[in-house]
Amino acid sequence: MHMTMRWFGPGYDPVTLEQIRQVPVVKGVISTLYAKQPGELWEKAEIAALKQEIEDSGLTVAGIESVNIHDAIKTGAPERDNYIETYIKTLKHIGQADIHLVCYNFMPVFDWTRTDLAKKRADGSTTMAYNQKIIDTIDPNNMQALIERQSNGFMLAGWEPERLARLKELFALYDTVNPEILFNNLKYFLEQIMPTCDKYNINMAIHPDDPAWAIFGLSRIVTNQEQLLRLMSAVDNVHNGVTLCTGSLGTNPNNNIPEIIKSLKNRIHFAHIRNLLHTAPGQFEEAAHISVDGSLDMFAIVKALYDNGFDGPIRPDHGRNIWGEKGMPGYGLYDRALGAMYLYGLWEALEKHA
Ligand code: CS2
Ligand code: MN
Repeated sequence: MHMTMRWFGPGYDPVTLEQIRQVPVVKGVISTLYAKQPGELWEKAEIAALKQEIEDSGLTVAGIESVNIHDAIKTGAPERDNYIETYIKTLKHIGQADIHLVCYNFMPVFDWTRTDLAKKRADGSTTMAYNQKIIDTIDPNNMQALIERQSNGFMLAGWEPERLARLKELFALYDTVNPEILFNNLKYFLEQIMPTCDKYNINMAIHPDDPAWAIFGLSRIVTNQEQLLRLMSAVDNVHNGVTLCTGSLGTNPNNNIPEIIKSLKNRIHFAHIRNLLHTAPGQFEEAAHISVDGSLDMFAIVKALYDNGFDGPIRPDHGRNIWGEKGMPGYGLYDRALGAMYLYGLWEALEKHA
């Protein structure tokens, strides 16, 4: 295991590499070319520049999150092969830069979804929260306004204004894409990219859908153990793997995360670890990482990864905004640094106790 933090890159992330460098045990960052639109080629020089900046600060690039997937690939449109070809070129450039982990998701239209980005908690911190009742009554076209209003002025990953301006068009594209079609499109994509992943030893790590159920009538196919295992065996190559995101899978209290970890064996390439507090059916808020603050047993989760022999990067996923920080929702410095310390502490105890 190596501890990392997410860094959105120069000009986008208010947290600096110098700050991240001072979080004990964090030696690497997970980063991206944040301005890239899905379907755009990542040039070698752009990847090299990002890598250089990170390495100049004394950190390493532990992986890319995300190289986003164009809708033509997700919907299986006739032009998908061109976009897959571009994706393959991007992977090649990433591999040639000696980067071997790529996180991505296959969610239609919306990436992660929350109804409140700054819910005040009893201790005065703010956190992101979700209430299915709001989603059931809101027009999806109003989601953009809801997110923008609460984003502290930052562009949030997955909620790029360019995409959200085209919501009607996007919904129409997915109109006939039922879960089976979506699954087959994912399988097709993975089959095409696997030879390149084999050649450059790139671990693809799919991020689960968040929340872990269908919203706005859109198909979702990465929400539980059964779906994850089905995907692993459909393209049975170790480079087809998973980002184990506890905060996404954990939205559904029926998901037994330690059990999921155990069943995925060596196919977990990346772990996002955060805690959640279930407040009512279909409602939750993001808690501090520590077990007592939420509904997930963080020790059991970290132990399951440890017992699996997990040796990839972990990052504390979303954190609260605390100590007056006006951070990007979910990605402030302080609470994620506390999370990294706590998670590392659990790991150290497991190692020394073994
Ligand atoms: C998110 C996502 O929970 C998370 O990790 O903030 O935006 C995530 O990065 C993407 O879904 C991965 O492709
Ligand atoms: Mn995550």
